[in-house]
Amino acid sequence: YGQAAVLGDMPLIIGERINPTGKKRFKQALKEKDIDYILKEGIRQQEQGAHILDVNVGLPDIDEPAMMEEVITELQGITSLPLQIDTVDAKAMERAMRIYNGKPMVNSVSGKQESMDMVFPLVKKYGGVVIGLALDEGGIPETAEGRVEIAGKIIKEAEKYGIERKDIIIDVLTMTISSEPEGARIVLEALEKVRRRYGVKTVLGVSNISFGLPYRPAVNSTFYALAMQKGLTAGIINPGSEEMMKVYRSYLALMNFDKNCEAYIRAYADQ
Ligand code: THG
Repeated sequence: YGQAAVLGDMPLIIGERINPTGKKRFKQALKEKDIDYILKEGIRQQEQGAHILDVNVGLPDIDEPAMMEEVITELQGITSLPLQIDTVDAKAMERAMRIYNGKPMVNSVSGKQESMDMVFPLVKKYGGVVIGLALDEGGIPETAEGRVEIAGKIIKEAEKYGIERKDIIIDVLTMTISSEPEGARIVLEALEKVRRRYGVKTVLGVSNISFGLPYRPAVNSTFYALAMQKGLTAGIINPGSEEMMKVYRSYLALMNFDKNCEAYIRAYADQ
């Protein structure tokens, strides 16, 4: 997909698997400093079709700045995929950005003043790209409009530091539908509005939509299709999920991002 990916309008895949949340085996690997296990997870996602890897190594009782630095360094030694530094720890964020080879992508800043005061100077100093979460001191707004306004506040504050819009990716926050019945509708409406009003890139943690439900890939992949149609720039997904990749490949073919359906045919010719 090289050409469309460079032009920037084809939705991209951010691999979610380097993340200990809810994964016993991954937590164990972090505690034992089993870097090989983490690197394999990175390679596997690259082979499965990820364009970017999210890297989250946050666990209580581990030295997160040291672990983040080591994992980023080692990953950059074996893959040329861009890495997304996923942490709320200021020290881990700065160390990862300092040693990152290339333009670091930071996940994330929020609309809380304290967060913006911490993250924006780092993004300026290291010349990075930053994900802005649509939440602030008042929490996550229940309305789409509320989230869009926080996105605007983040963009405006970034401008004070000379951080350009092209280097900001807005996340209007996927909430699980099992606890937020209007969650999917609201996030899709907010996504569309952010694209229209500010013209910035967007990202969503797609798999969040289905926490607590059976057969999660069914809901995840349907939501993924809807989000791409609303202008999602990049989805944080599990590229090892056949359901997700089916939807992704079909979407690219349908929207003519995949010329002559070549990639689609390569993947499914013998189905
Ligand atoms: N926004 C931003 N960053 C984020 C999130 C977000 N980072 C963390 C998280 N949310 C996104 N990452 C995950 C990782 C795993 C899962 C959900 C979100 C998850 N995975 C299932 C599992 O491992 O069992 C598998 C899902 C599947 O197979 O489809 O639940 O919102 N900026």
